[in-house]
Amino acid sequence: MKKIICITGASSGFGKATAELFAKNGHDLIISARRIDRINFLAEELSKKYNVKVLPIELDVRNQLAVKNAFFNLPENWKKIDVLINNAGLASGLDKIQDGNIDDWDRMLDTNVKGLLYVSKEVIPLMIARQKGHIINIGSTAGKEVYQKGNVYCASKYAVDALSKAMRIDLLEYGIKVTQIAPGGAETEFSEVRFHGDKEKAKAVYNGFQPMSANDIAEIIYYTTTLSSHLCINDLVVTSVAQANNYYFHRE
Ligand code: NDP
Ligand code: 8X3
Repeated sequence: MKKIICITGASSGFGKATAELFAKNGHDLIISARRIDRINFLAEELSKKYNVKVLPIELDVRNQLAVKNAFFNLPENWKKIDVLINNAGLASGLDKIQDGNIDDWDRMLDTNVKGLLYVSKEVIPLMIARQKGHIINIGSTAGKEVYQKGNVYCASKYAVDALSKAMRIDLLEYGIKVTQIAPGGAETEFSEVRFHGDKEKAKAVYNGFQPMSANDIAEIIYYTTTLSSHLCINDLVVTSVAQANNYYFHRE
C-alpha cells in the first residue's frame, strides 16, 4: 500500500538514500533540508524516475516557527503522514570538553535534540488523529557509549535514545510505532561536517576498514517499515562488521 513518508535531512547521506529507496518502492515523500536546491533537484528526479509524488520543503529544523508553519501549511492530503523519519542531524567539532566551542554545542543540541522535538510536535497530532503512524528516530552508537571528544554529540544522541523510549511509552495507546536506529560509522557527509569542511580529516576516519554506506542504512530503515502492523522494532544498533563498538575497529 502506498504510504506518505516524511524525511528530514534528505539533501544528503542517509536521508537522501532513504528517500530514493521509498520512492523506488512506490511511496510518496515529503522531503526537507536547508539546502533547497538539492531538495528540489531530488524531488524532480525521484518523481520522474519512480512516478511518485514528492513534496520538497526548505526547512531548518532548529527554527521552531518555520517547522510549525511548514506542517500547518501542508495541503490536507499531505497531512496523512504514515512514517516520519527524524534524520536531520550533525556532529560539529571533535574536541575535549574543556576545548569545546559553544557554537558547535548549540548547533548539535539545537539540531539533533530540539529540531527532532519540533518536527515530532507537529507530526504526532496528525498520527494521533489517525490512530496510526511510525516514527523513526536516527540515533547513533554515540547515544549508547560515550567516547573521548564525543561529549556533546554523544549527549545529543543519548537524548535521542531517551526521547525514543519516551515517545514509545507516551504514544502506546495510539498504536504509533517508535523505532530508534543507532548506526555506527557510515561514510556520508557526516565527517566532513564534523571537521568543518576538512575533507582529509574526514576521509581518515574511515581509513583501513569498510564503513557502512548511506544505502545500507536506507535498507535497514526501509525494512523496519515493512513488518506486520502488530510488530515494532524498538531499537536497532548497526555497525560495519569491522566495528565492534565505539572503541574497537579492525583496520587493515
Ligand atoms: P549528512 O551530513 O550526509 O546528512 C545530514 C543531513 O541533515 C543533511 O541532509 C542536512 O541537510 C541535514 N541537516 C543538518 N542540519 C539541519 C538543520 N538544521 N535543519 C534541517 N536539516 C539539517 O550525514 P548523515 O546522513 O550521516 O547523517 C544523518 C543522521 O544520521 C544524523 O542525525 C547523524 O547524526 C546520524 N548518524 C550518522 C552516522 C554516520 O556515521 N554517518 C552514524 C550514526 C548516526 P542540510 O545541510 O541541507 O540542511
Ligand atoms: C556517528 C557515528 O561514531 O562518529 O553518529 O559517533 S560516530
